[in-house]
Amino acid sequence: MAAGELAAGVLSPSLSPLTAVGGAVIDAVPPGVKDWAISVFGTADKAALLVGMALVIAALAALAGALERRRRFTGAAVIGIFGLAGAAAVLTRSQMTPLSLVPPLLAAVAAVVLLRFLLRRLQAWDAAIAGQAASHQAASHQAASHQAAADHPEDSLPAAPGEATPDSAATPSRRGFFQALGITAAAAAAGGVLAGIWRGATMAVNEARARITLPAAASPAIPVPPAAEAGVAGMPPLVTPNRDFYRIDTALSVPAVSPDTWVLKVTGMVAREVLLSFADLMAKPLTERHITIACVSNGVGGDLIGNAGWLGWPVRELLALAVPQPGADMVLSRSADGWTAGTPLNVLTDNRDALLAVGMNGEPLPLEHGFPVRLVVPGLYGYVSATKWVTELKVTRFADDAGYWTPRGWSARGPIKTSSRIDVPRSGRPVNAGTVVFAGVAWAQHTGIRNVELRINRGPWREAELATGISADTWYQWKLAMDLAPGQYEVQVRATNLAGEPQDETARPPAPDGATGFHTVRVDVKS
Ligand SMILES: Nc1nc2c(c(=O)[nH]1)N[C@H]1C(S)=C(S)[C@@H](COP(=O)(O)O)O[C@H]1N2
Ligand SMILES: [Mo]
Repeated sequence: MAAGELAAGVLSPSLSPLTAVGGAVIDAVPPGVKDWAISVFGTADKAALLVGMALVIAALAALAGALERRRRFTGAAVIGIFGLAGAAAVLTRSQMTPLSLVPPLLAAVAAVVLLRFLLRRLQAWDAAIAGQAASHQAASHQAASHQAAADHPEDSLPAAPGEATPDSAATPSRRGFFQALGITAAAAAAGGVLAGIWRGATMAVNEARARITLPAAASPAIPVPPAAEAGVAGMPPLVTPNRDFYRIDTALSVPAVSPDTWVLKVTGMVAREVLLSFADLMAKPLTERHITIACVSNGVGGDLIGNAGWLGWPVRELLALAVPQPGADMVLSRSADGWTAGTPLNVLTDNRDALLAVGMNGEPLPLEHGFPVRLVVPGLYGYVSATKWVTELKVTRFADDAGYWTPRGWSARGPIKTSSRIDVPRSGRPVNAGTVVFAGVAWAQHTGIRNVELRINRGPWREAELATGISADTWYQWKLAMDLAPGQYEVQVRATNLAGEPQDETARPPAPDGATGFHTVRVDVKS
């Protein structure tokens, strides 16, 4: 269980097998039982549930041990069934990713390995006792014939069979078993304590997050025009729900940063250093804007892009308080876990809505998306701008400093490239002949999209219907209905931005500064 909880601590608190099984139990018991539990245990009901679960787990572990001792793999089977139940509970309670299965499976594998390990020690002890019993029997026959002649009978008197004496053969194997047991218990306790500390910190931050009420925006979001939705089934929503928003970062475990102790320092080449608390930030006149952020690692046609309504204080206003000195051209933002991004100073001080964000789609930032405060900058890939769990802005120069990814083979500057994607129909899925509706998104943050075109089998480009954008800082939806006879088609999309620049058609991988090329889907039109 400690292995499973530790894995969940590292990956995501929502994957904790204990929490998931406990939650499934709460959901499954009839309301009457729930009421009874609350009336008996009151606010200690969750502790009571955990104690109950610990007892059930202990009983199952004992059962597995007893079964395995009689017959190999029967105990492992009990653990396997329990592990599958845990995996099922985790899957029903969190978004399914391959990682979701790691904590319950790790717990089950650790349990089987330990069961076999401890049982081997126990069997060594059993064997030693059996061997000793056999030799004692032989010894007592001999002893009987010599006993009368002995001066000190106790010295030569053997112990009764099965009764261990300090120098008997059973002692090392008994000691071996208890040592193995002790090591296992100590490792489990240490793992459990560590997982508990981890979980406690995350839970405390989650509770602090739940208590936050976001202020109304002084500059509210531009209402989403109804015509911004292309209205095609199968399209991803125009505004990405938080739980579906892509997550990219180097944090092995999600940093638990308390808003009560959070401070942002503005340092470096500034006339005066500024310290900002979370309360200070929440008291500022906040701006809410829809902004589409994208990852530089997003391949052509990929989904490492999302659009949210962000609530925050414009970074330029904070920088204006600090007064950057002449010669500075970069802001190195640093997160609570030490990650950094280097953003051009002019991008943070021009009139765009670069935000020190506290809200995402009307909620405080989810922990995974940078709670309590992150940067969101229209027009730049995340690796050079979107620092989550941000704690420092250092005003500096590109000549003196570099963000985390720059020495690792990525460009120092990362403006988002004009791109487009076909979402409907899905590549490789057959469609019926007749009118086929194509639809997707196109983006050129902070410049905007002028038009989107499609071509079939490398024929002439045909203009798609471009939906109204929310703003130049968001993606745009587009659609195009075409009459297609049965057959195989290769369909490509290209966008042109509002500066009149078409997207780059050369196929290039994401490194060092973003993929290019046309998203291409193969459509199988059936008669
Ligand atoms: N602290 C921190 N912030 C970070 C990163 C990171 O690794 N650590 N990754 C960046 C990258 S590469 C991207 S694309 C965006 C993704 O933001 P999201 O996970 O909220 O979608 O966060 C950025 N902010
Ligand atoms: Mo990224």
